[in-house]
Amino acid sequence: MSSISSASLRQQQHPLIQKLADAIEQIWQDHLELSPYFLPDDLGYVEGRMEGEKLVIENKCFQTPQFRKLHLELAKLGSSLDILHCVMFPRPEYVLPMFGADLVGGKTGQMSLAIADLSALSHDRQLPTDYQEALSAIPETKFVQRRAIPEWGDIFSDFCLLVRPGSVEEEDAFLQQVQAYLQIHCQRAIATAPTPERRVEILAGQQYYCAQQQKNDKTRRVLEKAFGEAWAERYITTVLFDLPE
Ligand code: BLA
Repeated sequence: MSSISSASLRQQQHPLIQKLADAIEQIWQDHLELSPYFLPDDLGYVEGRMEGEKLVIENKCFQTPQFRKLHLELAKLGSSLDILHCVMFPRPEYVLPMFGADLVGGKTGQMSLAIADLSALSHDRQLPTDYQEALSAIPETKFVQRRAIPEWGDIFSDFCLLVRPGSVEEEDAFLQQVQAYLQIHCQRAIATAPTPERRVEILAGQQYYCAQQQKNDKTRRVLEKAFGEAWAERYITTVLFDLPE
């Protein structure tokens, strides 16, 4: 095992990934009551090889009274791919949307994909009115390249930000907007009362969200090439998009 620490992997990544990773952790610390969340021993820090390059994955997880699992993952494939993946899984007693973000940067130094969303779990995908009002008040940025939502992406809300940032200005605008999403989400989450009577319905919503995300072949392909099919399946279903016991 190499001795790359969390801080040094981050420092080797695209500046937008570094900034968003720092911002996510800061907002979590400022707003939420964090305690540790333990991943299976062998899945916290992982190294594999893909097409002659090293794939390094580092995970940070927490839990809070409102969230079963806060997951921030940084991954780097040699000099070809820089990845940030983040999902906030609410406890099934809380009617809260799922926050998810994925940033993928390529060899050229340009980010090829930046997505962030607060995804409602209800059938109509409509966020609660207070979320809609708060999100609508965020100043909007016109991105030159919006990307198309993939077929499995019916889970994403009207507020989904899915872009290919083309300049430092657009990267900054994306960062600002995601920070605002996170702040709104943490503030609402701590003000939300649990509704254990809705647990079954909430779990079904989370189950559907995870099932759709698991259909993303682009993520699966990277993991399969570096670690094999069985490992990729285990990682996707136990670390990236798992459900409570
Ligand atoms: C796309 N995800 C991608 C791509 C890669 C990964 C290589 C293609 C980039 C591109 O088309 O420009 C890879 N992402 C990974 C890997 C991990 C990862 C290997 O997180 C982890 C080890 N994906 C998420 C979450 C969301 C998400 C939480 O993990 C959204 C909330 C979305 N990723 C997402 C979407 C695409 C993508 C929508 C584009 C898919 C497409 O266009 O087909």
